[in-house]
Formats: sequence, C-alpha cells, structure tokens
Amino acid sequence: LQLEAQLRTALDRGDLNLHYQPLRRLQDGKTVGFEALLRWTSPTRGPVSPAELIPLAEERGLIVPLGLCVLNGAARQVKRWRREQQADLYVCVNISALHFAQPDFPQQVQQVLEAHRLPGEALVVELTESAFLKDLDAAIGKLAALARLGVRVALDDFGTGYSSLSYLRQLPVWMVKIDRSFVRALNDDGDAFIQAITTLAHRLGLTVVAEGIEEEWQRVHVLALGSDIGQGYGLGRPMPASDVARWLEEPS
Ligand code: G
Ligand code: G
Ligand code: MN
Ligand code: NA
Repeated sequence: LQLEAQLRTALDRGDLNLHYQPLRRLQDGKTVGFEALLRWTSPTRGPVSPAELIPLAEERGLIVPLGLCVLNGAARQVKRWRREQQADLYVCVNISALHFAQPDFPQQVQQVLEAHRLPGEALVVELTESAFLKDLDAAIGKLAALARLGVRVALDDFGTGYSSLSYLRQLPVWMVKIDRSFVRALNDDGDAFIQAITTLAHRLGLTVVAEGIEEEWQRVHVLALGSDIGQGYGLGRPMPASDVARWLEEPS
C-alpha cells in the first residue's frame, strides 16, 4: 500500500526516471534506436524493478497513467536527440497488454505525438504476445491505426510464448525481438531457433533484433544467422538520458 501511494505521488509529479539502452545495427555497430526502460526509486525502499512495479500498477489501475508517463518522457527525449544528434533515431517503449487493451490506445499515442510534434516513425511500441491473446481482431485494428500514424510495432520477448509463429503471419508488425534466452542458448540449440525465426521473419519483411548480447562472439554468431540489430549489455548498457548525446558521438 505504501508503494502504491508512493507510485501515485511519483506519477502525479511526473517523476519517473527512464534509462535508454541502445539498439545497434549488427553489421557496423551504428546505433539506430534506444529502448526506454523504467527506473524508479521508492523513497523508503530504494530501487524497485519494473518487474515488480508494472504488475503493481496493473493491479491498482495505474498502468495507463504510468504508460502515458513513459510515452511522454521517451517522446520528449527522442524529439531532442533527433533534432540535435541523429534525425532518424527512434525510441522503443514497452507497453503493457492491459494498456494496449484500452479501446483508445492509438488515439492516446496520437496525442503524445501531437503534444511533442513528433513523427510516428520516431516511436516504436513494444508489445508481447499477451497483448494479442484476448481480442485478436481488436488488436489488429489497433495495429492498423498505429501504422496510419507511422508508428511501428515490435513483438518483444519473441519465442517465449505459445503461438508466436502464427502471430507473425497475422499481425502487421515491423520488428521481432528474439528473446535473450535463445542468445544464451546459442551453443546449445538456440542457434537453430534464431535461424528459423530470422528466416521466417525476413520472408515476411520484418526486422530482426537479437536481445541479450553480452559477448562479442554472440554478436558475431547472431549476425551470421542473419539478425539485423542487436541489443544487450555487450553492445551498450541502459544509460540515463544525459549520457545519450555522448554515446551517439562516441559509442563504446
Ligand atoms: O529493465 P529491466 O530488466 O529491469 O525490466 C524488467 C521488465 O520490465 C522487462 O520485461 C521490461 O520489458 C519491463 N519494463 C521496463 N520498463 C518498462 C516500462 O516502461 N513499461 C512496461 N510496461 N514494462 C517495462
Ligand atoms: O522484456 P524486455 O526485453 O523489455 O526486457 C528488457 C530488459 O532486459 C531490460 O530491463 C534490460 O535491463 C535487460 N537486459 C538488457 N540487455 C541485457 C543483457 O545483455 N543481459 C541481460 N541478462 N539482461 C539484459
Ligand atoms: Mn522490451
Ligand atoms: Na524483450
């Protein structure tokens, strides 16, 4: 209850913090975008992981204000980076299935874009399969509405659910983010999964991201398997917004 009250206060003040993790083209290392990741510190408990915070917000009816806070924060930053650093940069925002289920989700996104005078292509909405379990037709309608705004959609944690492959066919998404468990299992059977998902995704015209790249050999391996983009501690850790400009000038 205390956490909930603290979260409400933080949302009222808009003082949730975001870190940004680079997405890098595997061929040449160019940073093409960043994933916004929520970081929140409770005044009494210290840092609270989004893995705990998001379910709490979902339970307490706070997921929509929280999601809008993240969307607005990320939009404000990417607007600035596109103007001052790199015009084609995008920011990926994780959206809870419960938030996406709101009938007016696409209009909410439209309002965020308008408030920041941001083109849709600057924003990528990350959804997991759970967003498509309940009402597939409604979900497809929302994806179409987002596409009309120019907003692209990524399927996150791909391969960990049940009906992934059929979703790939039915859903007008732009990007598939292969779950990091497959990269971790590259020397086991992970390579076969990554190759299969990549081949299929490319056949459907999708961009493929390999997540959880921690070591150079993993980058080389997923590149050989055809992945387009990589994300992971080995390619760049999540960083505060204030570090992003320097990162874009000299990535390490
Ligand atoms: O950053 P970290 O590894 O602690 O994230 C844990 C989980 O929380 C991940 O599944 C990530 O997708 C999710 N997450 C991080 N930031 C956000 C956010 O702003 N909104 C939502 N809905 N989930 C987030
Ligand atoms: O579920 P999602 O893919 O959105 O989760 C993103 C989370 O994964 C981020 O919170 C980030 O901290 C974490 N993450 C990013 N790169 C790596 C990595 O290389 N290894 C591990 N274990 N976690 C990572
Ligand atoms: Mn994600
Ligand atoms: Na993911």
